[in-house]
Amino acid sequence: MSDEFTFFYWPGILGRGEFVRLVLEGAGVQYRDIGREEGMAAVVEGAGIGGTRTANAPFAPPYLRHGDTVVFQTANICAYLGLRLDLAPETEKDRHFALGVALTVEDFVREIHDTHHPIAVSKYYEDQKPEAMLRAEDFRSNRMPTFLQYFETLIETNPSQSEWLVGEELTYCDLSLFQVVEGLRYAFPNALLGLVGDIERTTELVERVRNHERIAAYLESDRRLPFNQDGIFRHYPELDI
Ligand SMILES: N[C@@H](CCC(=O)N[C@@H](CS)C(=O)NCC(=O)O)C(=O)O
Repeated sequence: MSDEFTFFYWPGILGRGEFVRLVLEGAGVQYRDIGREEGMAAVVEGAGIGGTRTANAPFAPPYLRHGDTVVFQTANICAYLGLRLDLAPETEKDRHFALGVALTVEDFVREIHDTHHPIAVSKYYEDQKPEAMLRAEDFRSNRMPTFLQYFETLIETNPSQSEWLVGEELTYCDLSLFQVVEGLRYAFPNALLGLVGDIERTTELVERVRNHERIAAYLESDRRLPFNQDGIFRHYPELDI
């Protein structure tokens, strides 16, 4: 059985795969990135997507193979890796709390995605633009501040006063918050600017992650793709008035 981490995600976008990639990169571990190495067909094939699903098939990318273990759902993968790569909290209580936080980040990611695809994933943005305008307006005024304020409060009230989200050290949750804030900077720069005064701790946390030795090296590398208009975080100026 191989202990190598084999990671599967669509090539060409950051998407949900980036939350997993940041944990692998933050830990400085070797991993295979099948989508980038072999292309989209290998990701489809690995999951049995569109064909007959095999036993223990993931529903959708991202997913991870580690020996004969298959792990899917972004937050679940991050928690699995965090535990093995020293990027999870120490205590069981904090580990469960951390998974709750990571799942909340994924809820946020879903709502960010739904601003440009509020009606159907299978339809173009241009075919659901009026609904997207309405959805984005509510997202900017209500949902985005609500989620961001929640993460800010977690940092502020962390009993260990570590200035991280959970526990005393950097965890996979902090890496996920970094990615979501970077995504919002790309997709909703105006809306985010309006909130910066309320999320000072989050902004500082994001900068600490950016300056983490391995993350900084990764961000400089050609493994880190730029955000683009095919991923979850898309910049449509009309949605960010
Ligand atoms: N909740 C899942 C969502 C997975 C998901 O929606 N993956 C996208 C790519 S980011 C996909 O390819 N979905 C295909 C589908 O939903 O059929 C997770 O966090 O991993």
